[in-house]
Amino acid sequence: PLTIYRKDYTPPGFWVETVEMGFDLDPEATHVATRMTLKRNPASQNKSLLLYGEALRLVQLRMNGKALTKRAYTLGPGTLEINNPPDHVTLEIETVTHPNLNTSLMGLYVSDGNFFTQCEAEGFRKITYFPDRPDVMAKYKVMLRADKEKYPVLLSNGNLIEEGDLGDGRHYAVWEDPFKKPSYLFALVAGKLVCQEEKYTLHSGREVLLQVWVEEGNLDKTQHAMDSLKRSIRWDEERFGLELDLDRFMIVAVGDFNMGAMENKGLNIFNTKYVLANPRIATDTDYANIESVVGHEYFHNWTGNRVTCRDWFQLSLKEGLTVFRDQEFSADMIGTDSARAVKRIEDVRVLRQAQFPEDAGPMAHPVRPDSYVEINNFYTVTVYEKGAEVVRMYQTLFGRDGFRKGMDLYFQRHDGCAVECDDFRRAMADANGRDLSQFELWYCQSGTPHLKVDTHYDEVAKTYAITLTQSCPATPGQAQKQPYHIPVAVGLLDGSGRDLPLHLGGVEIDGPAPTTMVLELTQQRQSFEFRNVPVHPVPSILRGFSAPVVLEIDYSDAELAFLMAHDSDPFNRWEAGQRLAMRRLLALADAVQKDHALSDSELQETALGKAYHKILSDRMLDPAFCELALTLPSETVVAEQVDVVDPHAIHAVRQFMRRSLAAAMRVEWEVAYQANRTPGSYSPDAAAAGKRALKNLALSYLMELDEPQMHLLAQGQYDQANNMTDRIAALSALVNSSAAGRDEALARFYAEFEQEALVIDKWFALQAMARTTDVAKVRDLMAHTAFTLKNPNRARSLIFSFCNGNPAQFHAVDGSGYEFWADQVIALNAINPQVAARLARSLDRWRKYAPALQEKMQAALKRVAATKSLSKDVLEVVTKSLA
Ligand code: B3K
Ligand code: ZN
Repeated sequence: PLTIYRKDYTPPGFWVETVEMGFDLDPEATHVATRMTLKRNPASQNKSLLLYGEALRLVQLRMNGKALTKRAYTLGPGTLEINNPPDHVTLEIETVTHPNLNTSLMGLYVSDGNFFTQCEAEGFRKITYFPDRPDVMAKYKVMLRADKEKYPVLLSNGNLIEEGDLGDGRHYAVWEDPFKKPSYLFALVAGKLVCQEEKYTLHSGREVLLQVWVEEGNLDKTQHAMDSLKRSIRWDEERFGLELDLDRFMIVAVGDFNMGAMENKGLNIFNTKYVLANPRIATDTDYANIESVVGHEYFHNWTGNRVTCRDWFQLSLKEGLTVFRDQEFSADMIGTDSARAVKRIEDVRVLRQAQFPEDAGPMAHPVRPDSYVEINNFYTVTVYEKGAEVVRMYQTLFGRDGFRKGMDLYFQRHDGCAVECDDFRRAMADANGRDLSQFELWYCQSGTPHLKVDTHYDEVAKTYAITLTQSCPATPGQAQKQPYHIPVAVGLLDGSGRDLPLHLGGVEIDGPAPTTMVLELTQQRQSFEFRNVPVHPVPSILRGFSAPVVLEIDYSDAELAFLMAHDSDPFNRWEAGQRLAMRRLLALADAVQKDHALSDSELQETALGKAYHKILSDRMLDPAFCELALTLPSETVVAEQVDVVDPHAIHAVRQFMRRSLAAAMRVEWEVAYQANRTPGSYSPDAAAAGKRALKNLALSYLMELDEPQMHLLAQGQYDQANNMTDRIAALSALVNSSAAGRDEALARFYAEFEQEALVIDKWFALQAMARTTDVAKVRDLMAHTAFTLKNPNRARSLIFSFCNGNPAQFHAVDGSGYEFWADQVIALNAINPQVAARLARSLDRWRKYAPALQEKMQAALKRVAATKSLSKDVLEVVTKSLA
């Protein structure tokens, strides 16, 4: 397959000025008539007019009023090229597509009888022939025509300017988008939908119409999305001075969707998972995710839509920035410092769980990739989450105000344009009067940098030196790395755990000395000397996770316990606990591999045992923080720490440690369970959610004891739960125990929620990740009447949950998990290449496993690679994995 390179970018031969489209919507065959005006781009070397098209039947092609003869254009695979057109062109194109056969969920498709579109990245070309690239921006006017009874609601981008009857049982609506946009932001929706709507007054006094569209029967689940939308609008006004530029803003929920949501101009289309919520069906996590995804898509209106990407290599320009914005939004919504820290810890957890492995594997790529085969494979945790960390570093370097200045300059320079990551960096640099040329390496080098810390205290001179050394491992195509510009936030703790005032050699500061300073590491190795340090301090390095790096520092167990108890930076408090736990997990895993018996007799005496005890008994601590601090690093995160992964040993020792912690702190867990109940009516606010999280963590530890008394506790919680968070936590605890009632609970749950697709997804996911669920059980579940591979949420809930969320079973020594994986990748490839390619990523890290497993993984990868009619999506992933 063809590789596309960033260095090959050329400007388009033609600009599109206006686009008028007429749709005759029919699931069998939809006719699309497009009229567009184009004009030659004098700056381009491209003389011909290149349009893209896929899976289309071309019915008509006219240029400047005349039908084009076959000789006037060339129809290639995926392209239509018009030879030597004049400088001004009006093209009229009629195409036919088959929405009901479109299982890829790109372009125009049908979900539960309604029409939806998904055009990013390159789906518009499945609707009509078009210069489908993000730097071609045009104004759109769209007429939708459809059967009135089957499709009473007709929506597209912008404003509704006309609607009416067509007589023959059909009706029409005309939508006009006042803003120029790239084709990937086009959308239409048609069908039987209802909406919750509200008028909302912007800061400027202008009134806008907000709507959340869902299928009938889901109107009792839209309030949270609507509230989240209003909070997003307000937040972007207050934090960034950015106002909604439309009179009407719509969110539509669809059950069949490849990802979370899509920021189409004025018509955001969402996976139902990120819209529908009420206490009966949604967990605290669902509520939080909805708020963050609604925010994310809304924030794209400025970072993505008003200012868009020149080409798809620049994807992180909008995604990294918008993830950063949604993270800040969520943090601001929960308000308190401690809650902000909880959000930060959760975001870093995602980074370590998913992005660090990606950056260390065969699909590693820079935040701004240099090449791709299929762009849809690059909507990755690197482009999104690492990209957000890169944006966050500007704010760490320049402060909130400096960051805001950079944002203002970015919009001042580039509003209405399609630009590059470099333009954003330049705006930040210019607004803050700084040279950020070295900072570009964060965009072009892949791999996670390592930061090594050495310290020296001079008792006599009262100086404390911190020496930072950076390195970055080789990644595909990048053997050597240059040193990065790394902001390292540090603090120093005295013997009682208080922050020392910081006096950095050579730096004069007005006013009181700070207790956290950002050191800027730009060399491969650099020393920073602090003066007037009265005692040998304990350093707190990389506070708030100020850069996306692996920190290597030699702490003693005692120092880690000290930091966990005292660090004023909550992130590093949590981090110290994770380091302690990791140390013990790795020691135990080593013991297992040497066939030593595991012993936990002295756990209470260890630094870890004492630190955990202290956290759990500290009634002043935020429960949400406690929950994070008392959760052991995941099996995936542990696996990344070892050279040769033995998933069974890792699972065994993590389980062993959970049981030990359960037994050692039994009373404390029971107290925490009782103390964090949230009686009364349900509210998803952060404080209540934090309590539930800690209570349910306590339950899960207590259930490790596997005693009848605890089974009853879980059963009771299940029966009395007035919300999904408590119900699913109890069910999960039961399913992972030997409780007699576990199968009955599963059956009852299914019967109660049979009509709620999103809850049935949870039911599948929970079983997929259960300790006793093996490959055979997953194959059984696939035979369940409620299972289908065609719905991405359902496929993810069972298959992805098993392959990515149940490592001990997935990596069965007989290789049956890998065979199952290959079967599903191949089956999905024929249905939905994007979803298949995601699943294909599950074996990314195969080279890290013990040889016996490696061999079986390689065989499975080879089987997939050898499959006939493999999509380029899957082909790219497995080819790179095997390379
Ligand atoms: N921009 C979309 C993602 C589109 C993915 C295309 N395969 C959602 C988002 O990031 O907001
Ligand atoms: Zn996005």
